[in-house]
Amino acid sequence: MDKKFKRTTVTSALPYANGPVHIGHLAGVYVPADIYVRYLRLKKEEVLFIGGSDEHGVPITIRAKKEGITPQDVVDRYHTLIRDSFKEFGISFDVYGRTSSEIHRQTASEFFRTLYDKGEFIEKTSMQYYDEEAQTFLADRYITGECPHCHAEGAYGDQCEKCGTSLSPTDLINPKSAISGSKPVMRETKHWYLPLDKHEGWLRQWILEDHKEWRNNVYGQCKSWLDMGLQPRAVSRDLDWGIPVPVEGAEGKVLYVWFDAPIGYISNTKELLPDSWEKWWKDPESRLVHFIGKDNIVFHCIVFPAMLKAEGSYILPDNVPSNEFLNLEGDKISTSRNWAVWLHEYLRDFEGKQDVLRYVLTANAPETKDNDFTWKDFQARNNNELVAVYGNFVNRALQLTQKYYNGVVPACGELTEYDQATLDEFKDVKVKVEELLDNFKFRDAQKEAMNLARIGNKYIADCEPWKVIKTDPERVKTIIYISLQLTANLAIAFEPFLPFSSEKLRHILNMETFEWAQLGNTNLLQEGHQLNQPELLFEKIEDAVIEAQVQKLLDTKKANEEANYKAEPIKENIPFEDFEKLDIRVGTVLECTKVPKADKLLCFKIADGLENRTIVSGIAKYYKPEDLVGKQVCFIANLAPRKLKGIESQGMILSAVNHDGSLSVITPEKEVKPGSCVG
Ligand code: B3M
Ligand code: ZN
Repeated sequence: MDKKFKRTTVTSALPYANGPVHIGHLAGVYVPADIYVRYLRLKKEEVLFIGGSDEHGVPITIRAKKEGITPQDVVDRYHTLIRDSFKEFGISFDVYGRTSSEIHRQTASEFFRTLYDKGEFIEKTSMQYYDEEAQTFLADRYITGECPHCHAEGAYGDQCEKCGTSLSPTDLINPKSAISGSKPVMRETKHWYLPLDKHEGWLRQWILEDHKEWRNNVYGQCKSWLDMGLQPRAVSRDLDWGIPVPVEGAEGKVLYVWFDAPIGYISNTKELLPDSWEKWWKDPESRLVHFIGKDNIVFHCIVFPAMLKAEGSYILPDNVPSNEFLNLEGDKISTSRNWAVWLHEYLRDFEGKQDVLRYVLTANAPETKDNDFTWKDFQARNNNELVAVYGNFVNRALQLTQKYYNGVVPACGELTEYDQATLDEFKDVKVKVEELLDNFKFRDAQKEAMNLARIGNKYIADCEPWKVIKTDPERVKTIIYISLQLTANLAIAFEPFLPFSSEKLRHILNMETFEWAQLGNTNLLQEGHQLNQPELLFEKIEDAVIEAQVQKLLDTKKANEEANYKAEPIKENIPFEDFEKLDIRVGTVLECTKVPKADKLLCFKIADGLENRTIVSGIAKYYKPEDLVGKQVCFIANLAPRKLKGIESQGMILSAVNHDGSLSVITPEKEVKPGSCVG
């Protein structure tokens, strides 16, 4: 850590207590933050890791209304679920608070009041949508209507979920209140604004000049916000869920969720350390680091710092390592579409495999670009890396120690050149991993740790102690001695990444504690030290387990398609005479065969009551030719013939197109004579 700092205050975004947490949350924010904190703790640095739930905001009130419960019921339910999921995954918060707590209400109120008294806000009245039936102003999310861009129905006042465009409520065509369904009217309302424009000067200097080391995505987003010019931002809302605006004449108004949520970091620190919280937030020797997802950048790099600066007694963040997004099997993770791997479900389906997910999410961390999680990759990384490399090496070293020396560390004899070279590779690792972790490159840091395991695995495979034991038992002692030292090093190097496995290994190795300073020391376990019984660190994940997860996602996709199904709009009206021009008939299928070199086409011979005819139809994906023989079908008999793959098709067989694009041939309900007219 930079010499000028004594301690580090680490925060991770407060998830909305509006639904369970999924792998995207873990990969984007909580695993990297936890790796970082565990690393600092191993280094014996002073560090505080703050988490908590964000329990305000409109989506929570909408959910409550939908379920007929109170917003407090909603957040009580999800706060507990989220907190427990994090705990199970070893996310080692020092405190996990919540923004509906009394201490937070007090802290956020005071913060607002200080800024208010200092004249840091401006008051403005503006026109906003009001629901006369429900007698309430409407938050952006409470207004729906037609998107002015893609014309989808049901776009929200802040965004169209169909095309992704950001909107203002007044952009919507035919706006409707989501509360009463009535047409909202414009009404005047007063709010408090943080004049970000006034802060632009120092923000430019502080970010663009003094923090060029921030990640490119973070720096770039800040730069583009600053270059566009900052505008005053409203910090209050007309809503009945949240922290009341603590000034007179503000009845019915609460603090905007993005004003109170980051103050939650401070409240949660207070909750944990009522007497000493200030040093973590106000001492210039404390270093503040925010772990967040990319959609939170502007709030953590511009809005919250402006609030802290305006208050006057706080430090500003030193770094804001923000990740991009994690996708799932090629699609954006979405709570509303249930397109996610939920942590509480993973914990149920993969009991005891928290480290596997931690490992895969870090190996694939969306640090510089969006990344994709696939179950196949999850399986491959478990089987080919955790089991086959790390687990295999450690297991061999431990089992052989049991077998040959009853679990006692043997004496180290003279080192060969190969032994020495192997140990040397371990010596550099501390510096390498440290440098990567200090720069928030968790993915590369874990890769480096895995490389160590590769070296160990290769060492033991090359040395073949199970063979050498027959010819040179003394030599085997040295091989095992070295392998055990490497094992102990791996346990330490992996602790920030795979805490459960390292803890298991620490117990097996019978070591009291781990310290980062021990890393690179290749005499960690002394001759004569007794180990505990070995256990497997990882186990293979079978195909069937993965297939079940993939199937679950396919089922979700299908359910979504069905839920979203809407019939095609009806075409323009036509005069009756136009209809009469069509000659639709029933025919019986005499023959049906696949058309060579055309995977979509079937060729029919149809009895039509006259001379019989040939029709080529693109339904091969949905029918086996033999199943159609003898069936009656409807076809357009007077469609001008055309050639398909060299065959003249004399008409068109009619099919219904299902919502998923599959085809179902139209057949008369009772058998009729071939050639019967349809009309
Ligand atoms: N709850 C947004 C989010 O979960 C918000 C973060 C608050 S951090 C102070 O993405
Ligand atoms: Zn749209």
